[in-house]
Amino acid sequence: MINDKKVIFSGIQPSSDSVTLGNYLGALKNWVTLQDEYSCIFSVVDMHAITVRQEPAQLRKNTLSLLAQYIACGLDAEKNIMFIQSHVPQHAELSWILNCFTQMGELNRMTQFKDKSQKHPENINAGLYTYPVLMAADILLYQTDLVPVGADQKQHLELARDIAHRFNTLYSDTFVVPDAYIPAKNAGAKIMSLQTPTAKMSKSDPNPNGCIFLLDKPEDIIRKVKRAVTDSEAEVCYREGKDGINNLLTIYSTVTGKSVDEAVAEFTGRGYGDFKLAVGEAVAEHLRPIQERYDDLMKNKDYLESVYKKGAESAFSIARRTVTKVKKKVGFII
Ligand code: ATP
Ligand code: LTN
Repeated sequence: MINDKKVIFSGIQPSSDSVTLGNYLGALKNWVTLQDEYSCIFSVVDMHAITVRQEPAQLRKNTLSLLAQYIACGLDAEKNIMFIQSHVPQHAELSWILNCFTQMGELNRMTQFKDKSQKHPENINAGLYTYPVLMAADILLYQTDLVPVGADQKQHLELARDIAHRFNTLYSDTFVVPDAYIPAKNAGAKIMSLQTPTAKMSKSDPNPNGCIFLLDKPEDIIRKVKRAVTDSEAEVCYREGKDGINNLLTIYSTVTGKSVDEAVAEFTGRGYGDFKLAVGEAVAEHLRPIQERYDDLMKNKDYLESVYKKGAESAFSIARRTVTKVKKKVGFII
């Protein structure tokens, strides 16, 4: 607890120049609703991003851009700690120690590792393998109570809990055991690709039509939704097997604030063409003010720099306390 408030930690990788609608609906949009009630720490996790090869100049740009996207989505730099992961060395430090408390068998089970190894067979590096341990370090450094993430991160969260519990049992209470905070199934927990609605929408999807980016132009958003893969029926309803339509209904309901049932009622007797246009327009309309704020922020690099510098200082002082405690417990001379 910081100031009697529970602690929230979350992060997104700067692995592309814009976050996706999945990142926004599964994570960012929910973070915004938590910032008054909790002590929130949001990181741009650049150390995670290099588990996949990145072009250095582009990574630098993406990192600053992602911080601007956090703020544009409504995160307040006065209320939250916002920082760049590599600016706080304790992430790497704790990660090493926790590596020694994590079993290979546990890491072998991680589905994200299996997926990413398949996608990048030429670069299955050790960082990709121990990615969940660095993520556990991120979370445990700040004595985090709750971790708001999309449903795809549930397995990593469970591992972080297991590592925390193991360490606490071997030594004595050291880490808060964090809970996942995942949106309900139809509330954006897992937004699917528009082109392959059985796979999650992902920043690194090679097919740009599968993915709506937060910074996409309105006409591109509308075009991508028009081309979204659906089914050969003509009924707008939420039903098992209708992956494409289910996904569009989830998107529509989360950006308009209507329930899925209300959305279904609105489109009864209307064709997929009408429905897709309404979804595309609703998304474009929802993102418009965010994009305007983003453009303004990117004109003010000094401000962005002041945010991440202040953020790193605050994060550092919390992280240092935890690492000192951990080092003492494992027997290092301090
Ligand atoms: P990459 O493609 O580089 O692996 P990603 O798009 O999967 O990236 P991350 O940076 O790994 O995004 O994830 C950031 C946050 O967004 C996490 O909380 C994650 O759960 C959430 N998220 C990512 N994709 C989706 C999705 N399709 N639906 C809901 N939430 C998502
Ligand atoms: N692995 C996460 C990103 C991430 C994260 C974290 C999320 C890295 N460290 C700590 C929550 C808490 C992902 O979404 N792929």
